[in-house]
Amino acid sequence: MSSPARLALVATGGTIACTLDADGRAVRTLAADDLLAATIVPAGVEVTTTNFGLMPSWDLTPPAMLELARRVEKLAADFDGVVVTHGTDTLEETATLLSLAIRTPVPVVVTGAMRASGEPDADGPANIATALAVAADPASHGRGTLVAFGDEVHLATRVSKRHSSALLPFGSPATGPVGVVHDGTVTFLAPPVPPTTYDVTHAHADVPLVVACAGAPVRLARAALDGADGLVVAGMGLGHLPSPWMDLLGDAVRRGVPVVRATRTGAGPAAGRYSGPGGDIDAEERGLMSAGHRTPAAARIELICVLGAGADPAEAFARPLP
Ligand code: DAS
Repeated sequence: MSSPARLALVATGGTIACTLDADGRAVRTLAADDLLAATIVPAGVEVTTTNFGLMPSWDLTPPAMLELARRVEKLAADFDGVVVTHGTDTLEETATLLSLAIRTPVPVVVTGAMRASGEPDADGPANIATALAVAADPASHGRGTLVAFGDEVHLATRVSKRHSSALLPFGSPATGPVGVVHDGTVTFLAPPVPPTTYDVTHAHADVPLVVACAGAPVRLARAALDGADGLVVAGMGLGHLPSPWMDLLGDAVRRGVPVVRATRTGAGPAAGRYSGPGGDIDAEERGLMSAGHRTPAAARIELICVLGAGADPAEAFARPLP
């Protein structure tokens, strides 16, 4: 008989940690042991629990995410896999940072829930069971951080929350899921690609994410750049930006503040085709970088990691999607 897969379960908070109070409000009460007690653990898996926090993920910061990454990295040295439970609001941001900042072949799998414990369609226990199955599977090795949710497995750097309330809110707009889980068995749909990683020493770079829209005031771009170490702008269509913003953004690049443009459409690249101010060719000529197929949130986390590693943003964003 083969020895059991030894996994660590790290709880950080989120809906998955919530129960309902007498007024029906979701309140974070469940620690890692409680989450495990409610889960049907896959056969051949042994789980050790640990608590990182009991936080709403909308209040997590990149420095806190990096602290979590360091904790997970230590666990990855001692266990066969690590599962992190997390609020879904910023799950993709934490998962992206874990993927970019941790060097380990050991599977790190992030999951969460859209319903609190006690709701009729509570999805936490099944999502944890799926994440444990993914983390225990040798085929999950060397893929960077993964997100397991429902019956899908996504690459952390590609996934995004695409629905505010649905039970299956996640998708990977550029590529779709990398795996599916059926009856506790994982099937990967693509071979592993070595994950991009950086030697991230800090995650406190000030990098706002601004969404452009028709007629967006220049003061928005000015305010975003005030004190910024970098900027990500989610532009319209192919990443187009209001033409009155362009001088400011170009000046920022000349001062050494990296500016990355992504698309606010939810899918597809920030690319080049159109002439004229604010168009993609103008943006490129002024030194703005394209996020490629990265989501705006993932581009921001990658820029924070790049700056926190002292790496070259131009080199980083010249690479295709991590
Ligand atoms: N939206 C909630 C969740 O799904 C809250 C959070 O992100 O913490 O967990």
